[in-house]
Amino acid sequence: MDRAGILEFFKKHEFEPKLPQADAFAAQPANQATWKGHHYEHFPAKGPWDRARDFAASRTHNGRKGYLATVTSKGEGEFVRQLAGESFWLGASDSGVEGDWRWVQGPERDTLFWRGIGTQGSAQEGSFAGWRAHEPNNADGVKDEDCATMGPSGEWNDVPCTQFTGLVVEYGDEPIPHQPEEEGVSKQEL
Ligand SMILES: [Ca+2]
Ligand SMILES: [Ca+2]
Repeated sequence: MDRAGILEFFKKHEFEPKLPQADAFAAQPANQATWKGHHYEHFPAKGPWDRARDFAASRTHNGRKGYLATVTSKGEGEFVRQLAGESFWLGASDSGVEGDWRWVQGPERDTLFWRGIGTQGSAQEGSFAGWRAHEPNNADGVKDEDCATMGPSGEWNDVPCTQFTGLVVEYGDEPIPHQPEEEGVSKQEL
């Protein structure tokens, strides 16, 4: 099956629960481009946020490790909006503490960029956030929305992490580690 065929397959079956999700992103990126020294790839194949996160971390480009896109300026947001042309996962979550939005991977890992719900919330010092008005709203408490998307208009929304969405992988100042940490060793040290 060629790339178009694979994408068509996943598009047709995107809500099929038995979809082999780990493979869904394995297709080649539909679009890729470089902006201010960072490289970006858009994958339209859709899956839940944690799968997208793990897929991004498994990617490399020119000796750099991938991560779910971290949009830290208006310019970067406009660039990735145009690259994707549809909704995609951002590398942001508030699953640790409700309302505390952090970047989860890449050079901005663990950075708290936003605190609070909707109009009560605010960007943290020096940080950029592109939420749609009244977002993030955690679905007004109706359900948990702990993962962030950017929509086709460029505005962000918090949605359930189980939602099926495409992704943009970013490669910035994140070199590939020379010796990946061995899980067994670090566990013993604890
Ligand atoms: Ca970024
Ligand atoms: Ca929301």
